[in-house]
Amino acid sequence: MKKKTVYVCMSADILHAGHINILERASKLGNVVVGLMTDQAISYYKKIPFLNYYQREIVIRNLNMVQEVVPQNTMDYRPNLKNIKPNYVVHGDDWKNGVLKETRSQVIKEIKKWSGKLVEFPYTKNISSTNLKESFFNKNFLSFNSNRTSLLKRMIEAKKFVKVIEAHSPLAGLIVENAKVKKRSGDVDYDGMWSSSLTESLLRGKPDNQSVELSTRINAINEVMEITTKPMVFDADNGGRVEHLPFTIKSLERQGVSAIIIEDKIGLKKNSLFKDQKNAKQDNIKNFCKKLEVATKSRKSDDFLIIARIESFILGNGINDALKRANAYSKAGADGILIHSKIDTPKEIFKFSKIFRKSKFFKFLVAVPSSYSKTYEKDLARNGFNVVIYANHMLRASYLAMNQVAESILKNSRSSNIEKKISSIKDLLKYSL
Ligand code: SPV
Ligand code: MG
Repeated sequence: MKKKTVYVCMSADILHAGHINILERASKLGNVVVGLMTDQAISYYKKIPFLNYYQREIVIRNLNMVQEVVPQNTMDYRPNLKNIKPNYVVHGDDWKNGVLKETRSQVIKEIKKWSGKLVEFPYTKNISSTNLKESFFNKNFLSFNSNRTSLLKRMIEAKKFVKVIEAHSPLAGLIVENAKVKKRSGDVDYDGMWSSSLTESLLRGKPDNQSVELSTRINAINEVMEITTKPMVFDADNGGRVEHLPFTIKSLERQGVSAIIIEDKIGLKKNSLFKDQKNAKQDNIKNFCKKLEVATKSRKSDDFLIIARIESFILGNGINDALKRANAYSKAGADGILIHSKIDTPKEIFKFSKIFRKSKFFKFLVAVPSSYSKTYEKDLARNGFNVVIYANHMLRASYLAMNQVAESILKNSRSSNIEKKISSIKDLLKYSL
């Protein structure tokens, strides 16, 4: 008699006794086909896995209880179930409530069509990959892990949209690390941090004109990265002298930084959000492409992303110039393109993305909505952007709050009037545990 087919879906990032238990029980029912969740499917409802799909697949494929491994591309089992028509679907009994409740009902309804059955085994208590991972994160496992560099690239590939926010200090980094909001679609948090040249300069009371030395910037990100786990994107201004670029890239990679963004301006740097850009100049395409080539050749790992930032709109050079540069920079090896703008609507960047999306040189797009802050993330995503960077908001928040406190104490000759508007010491002490 033909052996029955048993479908088991798992992410199997950290394989533990609970998985083995389920697979052993499933294998007693027939041939086990594991639907292994892809990175994309997992990141839809929880953190991107430590190990990528291929690393996880090799482990599962070699278990003797498993006959076959197929990718499961969504949280929804049905596309795979329709293809495989298993006699049984096996799962732990822990999905009757919570995020997977709906998925469970869909499975029951689908397999009924060919008289398939759902078999639920008791969930193995006191062990869960999610809890194991939380404890790794608490111990700053990732802050020492070379996998950290690759996180951003994997997130961009796996998720539709990646959210990055500026972190100018270790404390700001911790806030970014822990910020989480419950929404109807599930919990949301930030995917990564931005080391901004503007906020790193302002923090030191200096203009954003590359007067903060690279070694100071690197030390600053080191302190942030030591106590956080999210990927870091580095704002390198125009990358400095091309002869120095390989050393910059080496330092960043050694720190576990995930990406460098290099802008196509030359001369004494001025922040792009200034209205007056009279003396600012854009590099010529050939020179800048050379810089990108040097950058891509200097990196040790392809997981370290080189992102080219186009300043054509900032300098009034128009869309044709921006598109010409995007194609050339992409051809020269840039992994992604940041198209910058300082007008208060996303009009020009959307016009750009509409055309660039059709180019054979298309690379992922980054937006920095400082001036067009009314734009929702869903609209950026819909218009072909994959990464958003909130470039200066954490510093702006603390600057405002510190000014209010400083003035209130002077005005009232005591601190109690402002106490309600500042964090309690108890609240802050949670970080010194
Ligand atoms: C930064 O944050 O330093 C940036 C973005 O480069 S902008 O300030 O808009 O130029
Ligand atoms: Mg900058």
